[in-house]
Amino acid sequence: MKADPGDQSLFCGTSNALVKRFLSPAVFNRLCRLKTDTGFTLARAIRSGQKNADSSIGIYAGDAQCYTLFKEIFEPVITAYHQITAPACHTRNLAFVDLFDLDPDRDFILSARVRVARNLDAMAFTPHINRQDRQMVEKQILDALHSLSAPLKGCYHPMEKMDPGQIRDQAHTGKAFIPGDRFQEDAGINRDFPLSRGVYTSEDKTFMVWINEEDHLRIICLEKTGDLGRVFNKLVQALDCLGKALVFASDPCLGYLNACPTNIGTAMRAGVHIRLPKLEKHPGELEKTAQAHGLQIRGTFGEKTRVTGSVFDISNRRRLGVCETRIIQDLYTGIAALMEKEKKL
Ligand code: CIR
Repeated sequence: MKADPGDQSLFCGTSNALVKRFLSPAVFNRLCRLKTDTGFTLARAIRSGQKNADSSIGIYAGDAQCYTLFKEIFEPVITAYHQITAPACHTRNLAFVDLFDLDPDRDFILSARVRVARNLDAMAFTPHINRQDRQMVEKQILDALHSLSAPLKGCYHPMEKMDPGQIRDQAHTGKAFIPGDRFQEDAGINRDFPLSRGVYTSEDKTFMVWINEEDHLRIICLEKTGDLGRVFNKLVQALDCLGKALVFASDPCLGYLNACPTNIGTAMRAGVHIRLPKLEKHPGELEKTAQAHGLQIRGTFGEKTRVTGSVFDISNRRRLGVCETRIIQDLYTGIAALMEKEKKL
């Protein structure tokens, strides 16, 4: 797709955000007076990108309708970020997989984590939602979570009564999350924090649901294991149960719709924390192998963090135009390849 020259006056001169690249004056003028049914505008959608010159994307959706009403800007951003050539066509396959434990002795893999983002259909997304609706979202999700049985059965930790110190402490034990970063702050996602926010955890703490963080739901399975299949299968089981009680925002082409256009499609990130001290000294080799398997390497504590103790966070790069079982299988073969390289070095 050929990009229009971005409108320099809307964004900081140093910004490389994708939204700047595609938001020409003509596109801006066509979209700037439109409002979604919940009242969200283009100006609100790009505010985070305008305020943060180091944004890589720079646009958020205030509701599901943004993806159609502001398609002229969302589509090229999505096409460029997700590196798809044809218009997106979402394929969903949330079925159980049968995979071996990649590292039974836990020589390399510290933990495996699979998460998806979801939003409730017909509710404004977190950049735009009001207090009352946010509370309603929390209630609907809790009603659905309370119908879960073992091993997903657990309890809810509401954050409203926690002070900032308690939130920090509880975030370390997985029972809370800290407010979003400055990108999310400027998108409006942190409004009224910590009202109607909270974390549901299963009894063994391997299944968690974050309520009203960047999206209405972040559904997470996390274990100290190299058994990626087990972790993924638990997520499939959870989604199957929750999908009976909740309707998630989705689009036939774009898949699940969420606040950030990087998180659509499967909206799934599956990854491991893996210690690779030898490959760390061969960054070219590490990067090449990861890329060959469609994997992304991030710092120990996720996006925009450093690598500590040779521990890498390695996860799928693609989330749109690829189904969930393919993602987990590609992660499996990619991590196996990285472990082989590490052993040989
Ligand atoms: C940005 O534009 O940089 C922020 N809004 C964060 C984007 C989310 N993550 C990403 O690029 N993978």
